[in-house]
Amino acid sequence: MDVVTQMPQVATLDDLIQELHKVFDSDEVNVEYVYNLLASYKSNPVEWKKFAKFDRYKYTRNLVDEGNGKFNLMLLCWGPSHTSTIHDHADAHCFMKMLEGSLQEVRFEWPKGDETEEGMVEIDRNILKLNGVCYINDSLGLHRVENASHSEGAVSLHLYCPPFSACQIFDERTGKKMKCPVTFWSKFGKKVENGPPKSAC
Ligand code: 2CO
Ligand code: FE2
Repeated sequence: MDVVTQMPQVATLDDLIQELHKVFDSDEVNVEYVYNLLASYKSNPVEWKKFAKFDRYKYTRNLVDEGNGKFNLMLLCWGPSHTSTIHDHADAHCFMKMLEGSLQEVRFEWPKGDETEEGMVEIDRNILKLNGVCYINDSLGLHRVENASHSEGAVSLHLYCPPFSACQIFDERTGKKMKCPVTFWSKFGKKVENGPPKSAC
């Protein structure tokens, strides 16, 4: 692929979604292209505010687009100090782009056995700043995502391909894992009422 096609440009969230539909029409995922596509979008809150719904206690997952069944695109809204557990990504590609605020990503090795005495091994730490993009899949390890700010919220855009509805979560002290459903707080701008229990991830 030449340099021009590796450097896509999109002006709006709608353009981004349209382009993602085209890209994921094929069964091959070009990770670099999708990464650059997400990087080229400059966050404009007017375009995504309707999806950004916060909860006081936990980060929320808000579905934006179902990508013709090929991917899920969602906004995650992180209140001050909200953090995920350590989790995997169910064999999916995970792209994450900052739309507002800043988040810290802490990466871990997969635990060696079912449980370890030493606890889980940290391999990397990244600060994600406005408009920054990061990528992970299970072969690169596990992660925990944290809003380190005690006063500011954060909003991130996540793309998972293929979509998944459960992942594994891990205890940092022992490496012990558990299967965990991942659920939506809202879909297409509307709060999910009487849905399944809130995601514990
Ligand atoms: N994977 C977590 C989730 O979908 C968020 S951390 O970024 O991948 O809830
Ligand atoms: Fe994640």
